[in-house]
Amino acid sequence: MATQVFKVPDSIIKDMTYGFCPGCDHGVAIRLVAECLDELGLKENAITATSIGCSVCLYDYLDVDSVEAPHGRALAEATGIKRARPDKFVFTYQGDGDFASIGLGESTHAALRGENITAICINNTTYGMTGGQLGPTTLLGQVTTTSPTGRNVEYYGYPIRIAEHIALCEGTAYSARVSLDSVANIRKAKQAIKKAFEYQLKGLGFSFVEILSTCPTNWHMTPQKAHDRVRDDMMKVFVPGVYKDVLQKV
Ligand SMILES: Cc1ncc(C[n+]2csc(CCOP(=O)(O)OP(=O)(O)O)c2C)c(N)n1
Ligand code: SF4
Repeated sequence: MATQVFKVPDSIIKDMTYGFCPGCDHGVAIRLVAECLDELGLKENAITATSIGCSVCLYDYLDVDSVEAPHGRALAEATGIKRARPDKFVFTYQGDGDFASIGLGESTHAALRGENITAICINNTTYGMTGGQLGPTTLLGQVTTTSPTGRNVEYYGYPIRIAEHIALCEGTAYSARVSLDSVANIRKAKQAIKKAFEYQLKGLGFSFVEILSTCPTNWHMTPQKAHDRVRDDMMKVFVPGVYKDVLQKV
């Protein structure tokens, strides 16, 4: 008898048309989230808070209860949901602009408070939905619509290393950075998401995964070149790894 090795996860809505740009890693990231929800049996008990940006489209694909927050406020909203319903599994899915620019206060303080929730942040080094402006993670030298000659330190300052920043917050139980540039790294990304989810289930505190991701449209690259850029440029500055794990000495 044939064994089924690949299927659409139960936590994915089946009849939606794919709406992300070709080569965008949001689709891969959402699939990984769905697989983890399936494997941990969380679909019926999960509530997600997403906010503004291409990440908001999570609602269109994930078959779980969802609430939309204003730009940057997903973790404030998730905090309220979890405190009101500690029996629920609560997570956010946010862009880097959302998480680490307009929402940096909410994100940092949720981690400092050790809220028992999970945050996933898609780092594509730009504001994707609004047309490719400079964001908090834009690399030095990177040309965007608002840094037409490239990001320089004098005018724009340095990009933020989010996973390291969140790891410094005392309430953080787990902080990791992963990449979706290759099959091997996609597998590692799934392990990190699953671990972050498990830490919430164990009640260990704030768990966080930063996912290095493509935005081929605003980078003006083919999907393949965009993944090369993740590997050749982004991963050198935003080095994948586990930056905090309360269950392991790192
Ligand atoms: C308070 C507020 N300010 C600005 C905006 C405009 N806005 C919508 S999406 C977005 C950028 C989102 O970028 P990011 O969070 O990096 O997510 P991506 O689209 O790249 O996935 C901005 C600035 C808004 N909707 N609300
Ligand atoms: S604009 Fe960028 S982040 Fe948004 S769907 Fe397109 S490729 Fe993805």
